[in-house]
Amino acid sequence: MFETPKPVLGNDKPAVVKSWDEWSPLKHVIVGVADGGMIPPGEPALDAKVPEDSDMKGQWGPRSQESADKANEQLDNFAKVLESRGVRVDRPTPIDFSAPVSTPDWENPSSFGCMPPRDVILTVGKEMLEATMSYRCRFFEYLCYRPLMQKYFEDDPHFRHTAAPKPRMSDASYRPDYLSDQIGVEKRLKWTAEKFFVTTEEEPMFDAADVLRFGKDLIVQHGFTTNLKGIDWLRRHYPDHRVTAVNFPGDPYPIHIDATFTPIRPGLIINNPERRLPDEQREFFHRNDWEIVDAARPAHNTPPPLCYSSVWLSMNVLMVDEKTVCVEASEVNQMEQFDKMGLEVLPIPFRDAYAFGGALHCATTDVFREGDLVDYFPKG
Ligand code: DAV
Repeated sequence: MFETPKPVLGNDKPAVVKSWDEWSPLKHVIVGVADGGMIPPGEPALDAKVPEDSDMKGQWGPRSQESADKANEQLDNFAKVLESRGVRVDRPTPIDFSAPVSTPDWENPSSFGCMPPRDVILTVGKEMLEATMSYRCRFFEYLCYRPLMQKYFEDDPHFRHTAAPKPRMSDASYRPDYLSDQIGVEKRLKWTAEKFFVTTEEEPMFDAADVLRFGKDLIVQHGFTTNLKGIDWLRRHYPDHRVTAVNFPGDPYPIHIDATFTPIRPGLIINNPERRLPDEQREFFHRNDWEIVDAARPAHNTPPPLCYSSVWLSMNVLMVDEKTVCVEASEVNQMEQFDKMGLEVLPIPFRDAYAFGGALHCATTDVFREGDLVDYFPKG
């Protein structure tokens, strides 16, 4: 005789997990930690992303304790600012990122870190989905979030914890054309404009940070870290959403949409002026009365040392609500642009954390935002 398990908690408990978009009032968030962060060893997908002239080329191993301490200081301060705004903050539990990892298909000398939860966990409504990921060094990163997931599962009877199928990530998943570090930016720009990316279509692959949530619409960047099969997988997984693929010619290293295309509030997006959304893809936004404006120029000409992201982390901002935005404290141009848009700007010192996985959007992932599922693109 089998009995249906009874929910331990009543259905009247307040929801812990819910977030449908990038701008509704934020109440609960995960902020990453820098502990144990690694400069990851070479592997096909990662090599394609690290810029050819990067100071990270050819080296790997643990980042210095001093750099991790500085990054953690800024991450902790960011968490405090959010808490002062009434946002509850949770932190992941690092695993030993320096240990070699393997599956039946490959071995990698280390993992990466858990500073950027946005890359790994995609919150859509009452569900948190663990992305497939696309780098071998990030295969096991979801484990850092499992203690939180288990807690949300216990506390919220409606929370859905899901994991996308883990890819094999064998050599068949990566184009050998990208193995050289002598490709040159010109050829990269040509290839990426032709949508010839390092990931093949062997199997679905996506990073969560390639997805932006606009209520009923999910906008997903097709690039190095997300392939078309990954986007198709998302489309089938979210049958009540419209999933639209976008791409941004002009980016020689296209990973993650959140230093390229940033929604601010319903009707307004800032777009990286070096990676403009092509006209035919803009049509969908314009037809639905969304304005896409060029983002301000970054305040820096180079990223900080040992950082694999571009200077456009300037636009990797976190909306606390549609009138309040967290911006990196030295990004004066971006702050000024937001100020002119009538937003309250919270300056957050964060450049010491960049090398561990990105800026303020990367370093967070939503647990709860107010508001419900809205169709912001009624004209289809
Ligand atoms: O412009 O290097 C960084 C995005 C990190 N999540 C860039 C993209």
